Amino acid sequence: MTTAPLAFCEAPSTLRSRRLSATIGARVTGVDLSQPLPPADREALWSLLLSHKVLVFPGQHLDADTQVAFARQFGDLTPSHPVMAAVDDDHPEVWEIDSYGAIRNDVWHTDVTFVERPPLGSVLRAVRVPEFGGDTSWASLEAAYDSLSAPIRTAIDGLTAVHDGSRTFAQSLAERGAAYADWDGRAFSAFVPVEHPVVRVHPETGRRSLFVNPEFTVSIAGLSAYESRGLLDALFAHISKPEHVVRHSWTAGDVVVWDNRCTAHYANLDYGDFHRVMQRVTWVGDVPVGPRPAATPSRHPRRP
Ligand SMILES: O=C(O)CCC(=O)C(=O)O
Ligand SMILES: [Fe+2]
Repeated sequence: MTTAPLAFCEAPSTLRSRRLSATIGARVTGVDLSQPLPPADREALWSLLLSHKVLVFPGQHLDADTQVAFARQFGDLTPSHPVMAAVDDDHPEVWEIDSYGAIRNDVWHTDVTFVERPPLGSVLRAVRVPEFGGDTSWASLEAAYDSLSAPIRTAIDGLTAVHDGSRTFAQSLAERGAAYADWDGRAFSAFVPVEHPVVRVHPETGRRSLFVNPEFTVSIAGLSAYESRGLLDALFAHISKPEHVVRHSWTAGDVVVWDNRCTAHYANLDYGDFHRVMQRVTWVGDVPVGPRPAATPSRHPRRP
């Protein structure tokens, strides 16, 4: 008697998604992020992320271990932050954002653009939510670029901007003392301004984004101080137009994943003294690339 080999059939995927706006965001259900993902679901999720930039997964209830395991299925993780310590020794990749701590995220920003290789994307989990408020908003920097007029798009395509994290994190770095965090394979012991293209070409989709943010972008290279300030302020105001933005009102357990190469975000500080705790991991990213070579010689050459 011969025995037929057992065939392993993958159950049909239950993954569902619903767009949240024309420009950014999708809500994803029918998937349990605490379990290893079947390859088809993993590919589907990445493709949804590239299309919608922000994916909201309601009601997941991960812990730090399963958050790390989920994220690792898509790429290598960075340490928690170049400056801010990890949540604990067992989770060097996890940064906890606790409203009772010192850091606020109520300024539009793209994560960690003050380094050569900002994170590719982030996975954020709501651990504790306030009784009201504490929403997070994300802006599509691709929609922001696309909705600029053609002459402005052409004018900024070849520009380069200087990014500096010291305004936000200098005090935290000083308080950390000599116990510097590792980032990109070396100790992060000082803020060195870096330059990135003002318009970033997405390495996977080829689409252009307006890659400046009010938190870390301090000037545009080669412009006078007045020109730089005026142009940056106009671009910053443009990024957060409501048409470019999706907003999420958190319930504990929710997970949101974003593509940090083409979005910026803002955490609403409107919950008084209530306690709000989030945990985040980020994927290792690459060096941002613009549509054409920089028009101005760099005063902040890239470090090797
Ligand atoms: O607390 C939030 O909603 C967002 C915090 C933030 O900026 C981040 O996780 O990168
Ligand atoms: Fe952030």
